[in-house]
Amino acid sequence: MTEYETILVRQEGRVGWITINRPDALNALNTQVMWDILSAAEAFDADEGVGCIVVTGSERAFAAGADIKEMEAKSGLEMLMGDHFGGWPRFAAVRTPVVAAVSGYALGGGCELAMMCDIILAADTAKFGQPEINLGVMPGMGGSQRLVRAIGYYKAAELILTGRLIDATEAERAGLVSRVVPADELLAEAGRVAETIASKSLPALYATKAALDAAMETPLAEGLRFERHVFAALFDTADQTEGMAAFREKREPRFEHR
Ligand code: CO8
Repeated sequence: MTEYETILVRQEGRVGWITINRPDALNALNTQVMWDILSAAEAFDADEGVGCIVVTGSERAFAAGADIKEMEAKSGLEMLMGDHFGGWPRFAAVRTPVVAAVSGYALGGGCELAMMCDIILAADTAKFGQPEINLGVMPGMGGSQRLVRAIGYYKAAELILTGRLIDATEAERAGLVSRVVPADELLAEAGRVAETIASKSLPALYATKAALDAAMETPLAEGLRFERHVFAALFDTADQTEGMAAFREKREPRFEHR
């Protein structure tokens, strides 16, 4: 498996793990982290042996934001031209479902990275927020858009305009986090969720993730049309034949991911 400068990568069964590893900077997301995460995620995405990816950090920080020290001296033009953002839309577009396992700080770009994933599991120590306003800037990796869609305009606006951090319980209540677990159980629980997902039919997972993405991005009628077509397309997969036969025969399905 490829070695990376800023992340640790491993595969367990059909689950690919990406652990952000910049302990001295609370996992701040510099350009190298972005390209490392993208490269690892795209390698897992190209591997039929992987059905789910988990992105996690350390106990203290999932990621405390984009790297302020890397950005501090840049001009607006340099921020745009330097490709500080280019990897993130590609990461958000991987076909494979991604679980974010968040312990400690998920701030600014860290919260935005979690929101690029499909499921956010939080340790009871997790803290989420978009504190960019305190630095004289604003969210730049999707926060002003994805947080609004995730938790609604008014709650998102309050968090983004004040920079207030919320704990895991408030994040769960707001709908940002699907579940809160004790910190020492976070990775095991993320592993269980990812294994469950990875055991399903790969074509069905890809189609489902594409339809979920459409729900965030398209008007309802267009999303429903898209759903109808990808749903129908799954009837040409071996896994649909197997899944429905297994139901009729009252046994577990044996998916071949085709
Ligand atoms: N960038 C760079 N270094 C950081 C960051 C960061 N975001 N966060 C923490 N660090 C570093 C600290 O500078 C410190 O390093 P050193 O020991 O060399 O001084 C080390 O990590 C430990 O941090 P602290 O000593 O500050 O730890 P505390 O426990 O006292 O505080 C906090 C923890 C509250 C998380 C605090 O570190 C903090 O407020 N961090 C910044 C949080 C923040 O503002 N995040 C938003 C950043 S801006 C952003 O994310 C924009 C996203 C869009 C950009 C898209 C293009 C790239």
